[in-house]
Amino acid sequence: MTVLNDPATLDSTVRKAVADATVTDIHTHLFPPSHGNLLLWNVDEMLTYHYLTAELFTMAPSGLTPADFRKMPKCRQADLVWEHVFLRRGALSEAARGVVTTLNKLGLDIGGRDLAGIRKWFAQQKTESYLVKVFELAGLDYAVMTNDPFQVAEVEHWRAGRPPHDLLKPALRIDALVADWPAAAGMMTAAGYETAAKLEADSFDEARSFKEARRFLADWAKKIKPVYLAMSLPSDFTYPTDQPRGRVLSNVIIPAARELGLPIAMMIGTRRRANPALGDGGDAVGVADVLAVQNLCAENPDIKFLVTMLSRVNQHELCVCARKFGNLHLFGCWWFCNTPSIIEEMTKMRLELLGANFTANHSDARVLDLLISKWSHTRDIVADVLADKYGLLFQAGWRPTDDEVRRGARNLLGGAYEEFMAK
Ligand code: FIX
Ligand code: ZN
Repeated sequence: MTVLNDPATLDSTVRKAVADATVTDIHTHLFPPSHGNLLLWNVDEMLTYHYLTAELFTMAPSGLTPADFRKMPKCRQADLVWEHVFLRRGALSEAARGVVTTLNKLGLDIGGRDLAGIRKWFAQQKTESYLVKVFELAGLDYAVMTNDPFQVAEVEHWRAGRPPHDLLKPALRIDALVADWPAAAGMMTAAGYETAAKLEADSFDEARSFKEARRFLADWAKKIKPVYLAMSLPSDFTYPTDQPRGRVLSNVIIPAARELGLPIAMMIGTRRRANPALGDGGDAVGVADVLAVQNLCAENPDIKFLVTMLSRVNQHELCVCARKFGNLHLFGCWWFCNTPSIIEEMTKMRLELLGANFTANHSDARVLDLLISKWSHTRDIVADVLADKYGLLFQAGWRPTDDEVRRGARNLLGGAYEEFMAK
C-alpha cells in the first residue's frame, strides 16, 4: 500500500486504476454462441444497431420507409447507414462514434473508410474466439444477459439444455408479465401452467393464475439460474396501484423474488413504440415516478432492487432515494443517458450523493463488438470524474492510498454491484 502524496501521482494512479479495472457489465442483450444467430456481431450488425437505424431515419433519402428498409438484406441496410450517417453526415453521434472506436480498437483501418475490407476481416472471425477477444479488449470479467422466457426463439435454446458460458450470466427477464398479462398467460398456459388471460381482482381464478405464474418463474429460475429477475417499466408506472400490473408485481414478482432469493432489476421510464415503424429504435423516454421505487423499497426491505431510470430528469431524485434504502442499488446510464455529457453528469452526481456505492454504467450491448466502444467511452469519463474528485479530496487534506484508489475505480465498474449482490 502506497500513500499518494502528490497530486500528479494521484492523478495518474487514478487514471491507471480505471484503465486497468475489470468491468462487470450488469445488463446486456448478448447471448452465448450456443444460442446461434441470437448472438449478434460484425460490422453490419453494428451499423444496423437500432440506435443508428433510428438516426438514419432522421436523415434518410426521401421515399425510404422503415418497412422498405426492414425488407432489405442486412448488408444493404448497413450500406445505407454507412452512406448517410457516416459518409454524408460525418459520424458525429455517440452511436456512430461507437462503431468508429470499436473498429479502431480491433486494429482495423476505419480512417481509410474501406467498408468492403472491414467486412472481409469480419468474415474470417470465428464466433467463440471473437467473443473472448472482445471481452478481453473491453476488459470485462463477465456480462449479464437478458433471457426472456416469453420469447419463443430464446426458449428453444434453453430447452436444448446446453451448458452456460463462463463469460455470460443469465438474468430472467419478465416484462411480459407486467406489460401484457394476456399474452404472457397464453404462453404460460401453452407451457402447462393454469393461468387465466383475464385478471379479476380477488377472484379465485386470479389467485390460481398468480400461483401458477410463480411456479413458472420458479421453474425457469431452476433451469437458467439467473442472477436477478428483470423488467423494464413504462414512464407512467406507479406503485402501489390497483392496475393489474400492480397486482402482478405484488402477488407474483415480489413473492417469487422472495422465495427464490433473487434481486429485482427495474429499468423505468420507457415510452415504448412511440414510432412503431422503427421497431426497437422507435421507443422513447418519459419522466417517471421515483415514488414508486421508494414505495417498493420501503415495503420490501428484504428484497434487493437494482434500479436505473431512463429520463435525465429523474436522476437526482433517484440518487436521493438510494440514500434512504440499503436495499436499493443504482446502476447504469441507460440508453439515451449513455452519452458522454450525461454519463459525466450522472457519475459526478452519484459520487457526490452516494460515494463509490453504485454501478456507473452498463453497456446494454445488443451487438457484441460494441462492448469495446461502450466501455472505452465510459472508462474515459469515469477516469476524468474520479481524477477530479480525488483531486478535490487531496486539496481538502486527505491522502488516498493506491489500494483505496483501485477499490474506488473497481467499485464503480462492478465491485459495488458484487458487494450488493453478496450482502
Ligand atoms: O428494455 C431494455 O432492456 C432496453 O435496454 C432495450 O429494450 C433497448 O432497446 C436498448 O437496447 C437500449 O439500449
Ligand atoms: Zn436493455
